[in-house]
Amino acid sequence: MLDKARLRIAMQKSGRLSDDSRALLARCGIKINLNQQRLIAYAENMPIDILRVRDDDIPGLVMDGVVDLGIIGENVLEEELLKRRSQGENPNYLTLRRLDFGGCRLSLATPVDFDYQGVECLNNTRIATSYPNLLKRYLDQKGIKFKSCLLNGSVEVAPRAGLADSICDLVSTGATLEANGLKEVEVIYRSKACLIQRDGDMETDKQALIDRLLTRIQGVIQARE
Ligand code: PRT
Ligand code: ZN
Repeated sequence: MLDKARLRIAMQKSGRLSDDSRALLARCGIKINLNQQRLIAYAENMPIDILRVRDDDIPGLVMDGVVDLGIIGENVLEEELLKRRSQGENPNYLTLRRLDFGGCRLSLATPVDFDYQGVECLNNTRIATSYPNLLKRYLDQKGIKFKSCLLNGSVEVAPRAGLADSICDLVSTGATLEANGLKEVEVIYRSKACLIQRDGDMETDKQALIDRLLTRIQGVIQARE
């Protein structure tokens, strides 16, 4: 069982955010051995426990107050927020800081030969995505009706496989789109990693530790700018 007196930080176990998250915590002076395949790692020099999980679980762990802090992509955070709101919940958390890694954009992309003249072209078509709520918010604002095809991976192959007319997926260099015969036509959300804190009362010692970490993070990021 996790010790409530210790600060609990959730980070991605393995993936695009894990190396940068680990490096940031290390630069903050947190001594931690993350080499083992354990779910929880204990800091040696500070009262901090690191929970290593799938990135998709991090917003919920913070919103449910299971962990104190989380390092997460804004895309995943915002999608979870919209999902919970659509289920009638009123999730809360604090964004402590936008971080300087994990940058990407959530974009609409169509096959290269699609005669795209504007977002109206997507009216009544089917769009494959792992971000149905961010996509719906964007297209609702534009008054566009669409059918979704929910895929949690390999979104970029959906048009070729005949599963959808277009996709809405994360892009960084654009190489994946190009390799799959797709072109980016609209950016619907720009994302970076961020540090979030659970809502609600925080023990004084823990809050003091959070403030100290935040000052260090500020320094680390400023030094890199
Ligand atoms: O296992 P787990 O669930 O934890 O990880 P995951 O596979 O769901 O996520 P992961 O590690 O791929 O990404 C974690 C986070 O990194 C994302 O939620 C974003 O906030 C951020 N990020 C930054 C990206 C990218 N850049 C990115 N390029 N996430 C995914 N991609 C993928 C994209 O989905 C597409 O398949 O990379 C491909 C496109 O890249 P380019 O360079 O070819 O355009
Ligand atoms: Zn994930």
